[in-house]
Amino acid sequence: MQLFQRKPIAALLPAGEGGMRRELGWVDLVLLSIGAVIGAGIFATLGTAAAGEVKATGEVVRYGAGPALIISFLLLGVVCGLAALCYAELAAMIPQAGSAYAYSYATLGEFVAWMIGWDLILEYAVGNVAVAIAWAGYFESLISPWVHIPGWLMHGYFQAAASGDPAVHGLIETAPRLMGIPIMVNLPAFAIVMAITWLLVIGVRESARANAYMVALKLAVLALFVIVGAQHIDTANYHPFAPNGFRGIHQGAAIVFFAYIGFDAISTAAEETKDPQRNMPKGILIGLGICTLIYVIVGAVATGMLPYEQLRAADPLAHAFEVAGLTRFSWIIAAGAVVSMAAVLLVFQYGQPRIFHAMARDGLLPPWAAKLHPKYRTPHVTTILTGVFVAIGAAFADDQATYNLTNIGTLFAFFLVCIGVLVLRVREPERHRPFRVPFVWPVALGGAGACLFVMKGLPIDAWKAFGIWLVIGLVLYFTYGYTHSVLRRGSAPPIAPLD
Ligand code: ALA
Repeated sequence: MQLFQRKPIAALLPAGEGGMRRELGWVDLVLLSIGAVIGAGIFATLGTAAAGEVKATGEVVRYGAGPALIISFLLLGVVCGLAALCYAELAAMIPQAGSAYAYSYATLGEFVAWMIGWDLILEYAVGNVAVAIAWAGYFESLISPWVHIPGWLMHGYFQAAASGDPAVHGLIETAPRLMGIPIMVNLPAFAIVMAITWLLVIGVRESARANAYMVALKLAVLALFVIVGAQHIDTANYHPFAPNGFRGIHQGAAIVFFAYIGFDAISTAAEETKDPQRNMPKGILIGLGICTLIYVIVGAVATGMLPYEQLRAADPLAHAFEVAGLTRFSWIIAAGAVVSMAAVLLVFQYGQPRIFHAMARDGLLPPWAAKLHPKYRTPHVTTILTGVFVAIGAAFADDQATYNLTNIGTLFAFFLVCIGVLVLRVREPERHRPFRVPFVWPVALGGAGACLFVMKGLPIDAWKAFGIWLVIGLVLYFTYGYTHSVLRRGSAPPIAPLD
């Protein structure tokens, strides 16, 4: 049963006296969540969620929700609300870098913790592959009045191979070749990830003030979309409202779940929150509520502006404006999207190396994974490794497959966090909980069940890829982590903590 050995919570609490300063109120938390959450999901996946996913062969991979996309958004708001409450309880009890990885070490044991840490790579690094590809799509529409990027430098090979759009799929035939192999890379996506990696290595952090500006910009751009777009709604586009019935709403939700990823990151600010018992749930739920409301309104305007099938584009919001002849506005939307998504890239690209750091400190990854740069004091080795992995992925991968894999991995982490709350309530009922989930059994079980239900809406290929990912994780654990675990060996590695 050593496999399920748990880390005592005391070992997870910050060393030293006092810990961090409690400065954040619920308004700060709301701003943080809008900053981390609104990005590629609304700017890019909205199109596929409404129109569905179709293979190059014409085969429907998933059905779209059509105008009923707004129902998908509402359902997801509830699912994420339940999971968010569970995150808040664990984050307030175990305020440590590493997020769900750290919580599960204390609740479900080392083996599950490793699997979650491994799984979180899907949320953070693989998620960023998708965001970078979405970023490139908008970047292209932004610069297209002046610069033409050839198709073979805009679409990775796997994206073109999977695309149902004949113009994109056909690039495989027309792209230049090297020894017979078509050269197809998403150059802008590759470049933005490398640029952000460099910023992170030299120690750029997103400050609260920068985040507040970013949030203001995102909201302004989306408000512009709604105000101008609403004047171009044709109500005929709302019929039929749910062209694929509940199946479409369900599968659309599984796609657009991506838009909600990121609120879990704010639960890690529990230790810096004033009166977390009140402010944490308030901040998380109001943040989620605002994002849900924005998504519903943007979804209603987008599906009202043009027939939902036409939203299947890399840049659906800018595309809707172009179709309506609002070229200048479409440019402003693209500019806002480019900046917003770069900010999301920064947050996740910042988070991934810190999770690796936490895992290396526990001995589950080699000590070099936790090295800090002598001058910049950043975890440069893992930052660069993450950057190279994400940049190469962004250069070649298929964005839809990447969204699916990210969603399934993140939903699985949410599922385990919901279960973890219950396990800890049973095992350690007396432990001090700065924040307690109200009605914990229905909330946590409902959250876990709802996550599984959304996962069910993802295509079989995503499940297969997820299974393969978990098997690789399993092999790595038994060949390395199991024998090197600090907890099992009872020794501490010579690793400096992060500031
Ligand atoms: N929710 C984030 C986005 O939509 C990941 O980009």
